[in-house]
Amino acid sequence: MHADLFGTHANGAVLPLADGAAVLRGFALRDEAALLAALRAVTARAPPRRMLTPGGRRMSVWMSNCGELGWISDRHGYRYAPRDPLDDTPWPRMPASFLSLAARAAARAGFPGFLPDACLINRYEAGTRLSLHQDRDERDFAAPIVSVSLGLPALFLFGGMRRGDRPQRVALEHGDVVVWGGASRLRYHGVLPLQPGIHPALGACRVNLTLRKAG
Ligand code: MD6
Ligand code: FE
Repeated sequence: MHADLFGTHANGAVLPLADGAAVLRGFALRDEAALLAALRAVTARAPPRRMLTPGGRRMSVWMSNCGELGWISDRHGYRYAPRDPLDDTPWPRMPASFLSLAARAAARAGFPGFLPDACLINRYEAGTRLSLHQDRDERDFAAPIVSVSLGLPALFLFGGMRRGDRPQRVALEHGDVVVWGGASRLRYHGVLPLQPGIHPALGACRVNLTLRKAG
């Protein structure tokens, strides 16, 4: 257990959201320094950028990737690609600290043996939102997704299997980890517009790492 200096949640708690989905409060806090250092190294090489949707609009979230595969969006659609389209080089390697955290979090939530090959890095600034969507560009839905929240808090929308299902609102804080898979793997979800603020570790933004087995 860790002192909860900046947040209001009970670190170490496991909050079930649905069958196959849970929030692990503060699970990433003990690895905070390693995660932040690795995040800085990755984004120095592959800077977050606002990708185009297939419809030609610019997403409000700033995105980058590390690992063998990276999630991208452009006029041709959504997909995973082994190279960064900005400079046509491979995405930065998945940091060992990301791999280790993801495996431990997945196991804690009932999914042992998780080995992600893709990590999408989402950076939110004040006002940035992510509309309700399903994560369905991965080849195999058997593996769970591990999602790590860093920086400013956000309200996460956790819906059902249909877009119109009324979502739960879950407050996610620095160090919280959401794991979802199994019967929840294709639930709709999103993030409400980020409220302005300053976080001691990351300043005026929220960063979310979503680790997946994509290929
Ligand atoms: C975010 N997360 O929290 C966006 N997707 O910034 C996601 O889109 C997400 O947190 C699948 C599983 C967990 C997630
Ligand atoms: Fe998602």
